[in-house]
Amino acid sequence: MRPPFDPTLYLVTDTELCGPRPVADVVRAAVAGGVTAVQVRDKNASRRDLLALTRAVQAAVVDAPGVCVVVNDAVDVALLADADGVHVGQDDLSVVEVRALVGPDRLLGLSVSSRAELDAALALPTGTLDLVGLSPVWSTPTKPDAGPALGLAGIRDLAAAARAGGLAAVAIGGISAGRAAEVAATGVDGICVVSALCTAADPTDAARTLRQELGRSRPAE
Ligand code: TZP
Ligand code: MG
Repeated sequence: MRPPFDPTLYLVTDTELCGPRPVADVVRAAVAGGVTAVQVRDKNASRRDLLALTRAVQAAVVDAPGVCVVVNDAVDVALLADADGVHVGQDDLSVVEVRALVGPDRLLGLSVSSRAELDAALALPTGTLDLVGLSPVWSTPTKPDAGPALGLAGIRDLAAAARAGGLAAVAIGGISAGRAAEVAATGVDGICVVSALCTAADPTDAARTLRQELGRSRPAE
């Protein structure tokens, strides 16, 4: 059984963007403001450092039992840390292989940037994937190579198809507090943010504001 997963406000960490602050401190503060899930992402860290970072993040959310911790890319780190899940991209190990490695009790997410990638995800055996991350909504300096922007209409179409196929869908890329409500209104299950929280002077306040904005949105009929 997978752990219960609430992707409403999904923080993806960026060690550099957290500046001098320990990532785990930023996570703790953001969770206090209403972050519901955390993905540990650090493309520059060694496996050893990523494992330490994951454990620090897990310790930071220990008093928020509903908050899942997911590791980006590194299946070995996710297993060693006993993380709640793994998130991989199109160029990582195939999700069928990742599912075989992590077993049935962990969450598995996949980044999707086009209808063709989503169709391939929907064609996977049932139970392989839990979630797709639709990206980028808008172009973003946080990930300059993220590919063409899908825009709100693109996210709406992909989210509807993902959900019809039994997958949760989150959107990522360029989402700020001022744009959170319109993204949520596309019908996604949640939004992912990096810079909106990692660069915030007060991540608790920033997370609270994002949650308020999400509360304002109503998915379109
Ligand atoms: N994947 C697609 S866009 C992106 C990732 C990790 C970065 C999103 O960062 P930000 O700062 O929320 O735009
Ligand atoms: Mg990857």
